[in-house]
Amino acid sequence: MTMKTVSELRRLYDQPLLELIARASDVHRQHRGYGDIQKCALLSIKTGGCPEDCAYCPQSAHYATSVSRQPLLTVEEVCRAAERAKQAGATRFCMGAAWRSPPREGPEFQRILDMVRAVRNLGMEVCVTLGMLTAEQARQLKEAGLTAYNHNLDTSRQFYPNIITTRTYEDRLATLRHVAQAGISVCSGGIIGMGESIDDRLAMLAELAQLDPPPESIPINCLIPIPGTPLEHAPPVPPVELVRLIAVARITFPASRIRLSAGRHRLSQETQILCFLAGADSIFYGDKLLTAPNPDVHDDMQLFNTLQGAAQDCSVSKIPLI
Ligand code: SAM
Ligand code: DTB
Ligand code: SF4
Repeated sequence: MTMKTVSELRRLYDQPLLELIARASDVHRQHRGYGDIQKCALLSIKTGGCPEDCAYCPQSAHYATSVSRQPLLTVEEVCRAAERAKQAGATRFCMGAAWRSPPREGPEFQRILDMVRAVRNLGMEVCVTLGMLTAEQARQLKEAGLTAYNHNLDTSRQFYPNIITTRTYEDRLATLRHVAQAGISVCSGGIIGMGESIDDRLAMLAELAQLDPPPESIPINCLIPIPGTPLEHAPPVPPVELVRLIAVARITFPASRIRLSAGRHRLSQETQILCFLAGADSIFYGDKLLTAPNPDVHDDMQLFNTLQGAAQDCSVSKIPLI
C-alpha cells in the first residue's frame, strides 16, 4: 500500500459529497456487491472493572457508570450465545473482555482459547478483543483457530493523549504487530465524536494505511456518550461527516471490511443507507454491543428488506440474540 498523507486524504474528503460517494461506490463495487454486508455478533465475556482510563468507556474502573462487573463467562455460556447469533444470521462472533491485557498466569487465558475453539467448531469466524497481547499469546490464539483480533487505534496519534493515558499509541501498534506476525487478521479502527478534528480522523486512517498488510476490517464507531465518563456530554457526529469518512476509508482500503459500528442506534435508516452506499459493508448485529445498545434485530431485518427491495423471512427476528 502506498503511503497516504493526511493532506492527500483531506483532498479526497473535501470533494463535493456526491462525487466522493460515487468514487467510493466505484471502488466498492470492484471488490464486492452491495448485497454483501457482513453481520458480526458481539458478546462481552468479561465486563467492567478495567484498569485503563479510556475516556469513552463505560467499563473503565476510573469512572462511575451504571455498568456492573461480571467475571469471565463460561465456555457453555459463550457457546449458547454464539449458537443464537448464528441462527439469527451472524457469520462472525466477536468477544470482548475489559482487560488491559489477558492474564498471563492462571486458567483464564486457557478458557479464552477453549472459547475460540468452541465457536470455530460452530462454523463461525471468531474475533476477540482482550487488550494488549504478547507475541506468545497471539501465537496461541492463532493455534486455537482465531480468525481476527480487534484492537483499535481509536484516534490520531496527536489526539490520543486526550483520551487515554494508561497505555500508549506505540503499545497499541506493538499489539497489532504481534497479531499480524502470528498470522491473525487485524481488525482495527476507531471512534469519532470525541472532540477530535476532521484531520485527526484522517490521520487515524493514515496510520492504519501504514500497517502491512492493511487491516482486514476497520470498525468506525460513533461515540456513545456514557453518563459518568468524561465524554458524557459530547455532541453527536453530523451524519454527513460519518458518510464522508466512510467513503475515504473505502477508497483508501479497497478490500477491507469497513464496519459501521457503535452508535448505529442513533442513526436514521437513511443515514445508514448512505453509509452503505459510501462503502460500509459490515455491521454489529444483535440488540447489544458490549454493554451499550445496538439496533434490535427486527429493525435490522427491516433495514435489509429495504435494501434488498424484496420480502425476506422475518421469522428469526423474534429470537433474542444474546
Ligand atoms: N479492553 C479491550 C481494549 O480496549 O483493548 C477491548 C474492549 S474495548 C470496549 C473495544 C473498543 O470499543 C474500544 O477500543 C473502543 O473503540 C470501543 N468503544 C468502547 N466504548 C465505546 C463508546 N462509548 N462508544 C463507542 N465506542 C466505544
Ligand atoms: C469496536 O470497534 N466496537 C465494538 C467492538 N470493537 C468490540 C465495541 C463497541 C463498544 C460500545 C460500548 C459498549 O457496548 O460498552
Ligand atoms: Fe478497558 Fe477496553 Fe474500556 Fe479501555 S476500552 S477502559 S481498555 S475495556
